[in-house]
Amino acid sequence: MTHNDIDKLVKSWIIDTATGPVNPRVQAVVARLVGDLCKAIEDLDIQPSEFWKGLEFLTNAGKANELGLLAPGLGLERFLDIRADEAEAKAGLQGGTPRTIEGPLYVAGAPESTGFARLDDGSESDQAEVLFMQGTVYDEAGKPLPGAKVEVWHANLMGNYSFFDSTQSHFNLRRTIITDAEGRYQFRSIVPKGYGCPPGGSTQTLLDLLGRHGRRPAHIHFFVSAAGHRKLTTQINIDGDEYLWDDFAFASREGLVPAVAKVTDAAAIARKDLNQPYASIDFDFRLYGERPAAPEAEVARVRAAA
Ligand code: MBD
Ligand code: FE
Repeated sequence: MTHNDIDKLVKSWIIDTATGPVNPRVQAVVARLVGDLCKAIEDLDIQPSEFWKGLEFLTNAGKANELGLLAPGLGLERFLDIRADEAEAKAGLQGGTPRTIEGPLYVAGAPESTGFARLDDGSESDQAEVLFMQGTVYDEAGKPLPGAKVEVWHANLMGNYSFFDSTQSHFNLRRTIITDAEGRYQFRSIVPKGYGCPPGGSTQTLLDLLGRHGRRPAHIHFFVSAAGHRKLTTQINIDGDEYLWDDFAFASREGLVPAVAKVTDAAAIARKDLNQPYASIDFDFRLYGERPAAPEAEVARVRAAA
């Protein structure tokens, strides 16, 4: 069947059958996607058993709550970022901290404090390297933003996230820090390890068939927001990770790999009440002001809340 014939058929199924009020956006998207799928079935000669296998795969991925993991693994979440970057460039925005994907593991409702927070519950202190990370949230003009909200979340030494990993304490490695009068934030935590897709899960099963790994380099997630400014969704990577530029979710970006300083000076260690060297990362965020010309930066999406 030709693509033209398919378009006519899909129109007869999706468009011409409407007898009630139509949501034109939904209609246009559904007709397009069904048409594109039919064309793929035709062109690739997808067999009925293969078609049902695909639906079964999506059903299982959905039941296991892995569709939010599949999207970054297939590059789709990165694609949304590329388009958001293009839209911002078109609206004349440049020089802000680069965005990168949110991923599926944010949880709303983390404890909030001003200026400083400790993220880790101490349960991995035996094996972990202590991390201090600090910086300033600036506006586009380079003016510090007091009262900005820095939401931060990351994995533990197993590469797992609290809430999704029920063995961790509530909100372990998740906090909301409000910047101080100088626009500064600081937190104490542990240097995280990279994430790996659940072995045997839907996403990893598909990645295996594609000959791909499901690893992410060690990283720390952020939402940074301030009144009158565009919300920033981003991550920083821990430099030196073997997967730094081989992320299964394609989220590593120039500008998001700050230097990790090893602090070994005895006096500095004592000032932090520690008895071992620690890692320190300086990282500033620069937010864009609100722009009517650019698409909304806040992404509506169902998120976990605890
Ligand atoms: C993660 O920790 C993550 O950030 C993404 C994007 C996907 C899977 C796990
Ligand atoms: Fe993550």
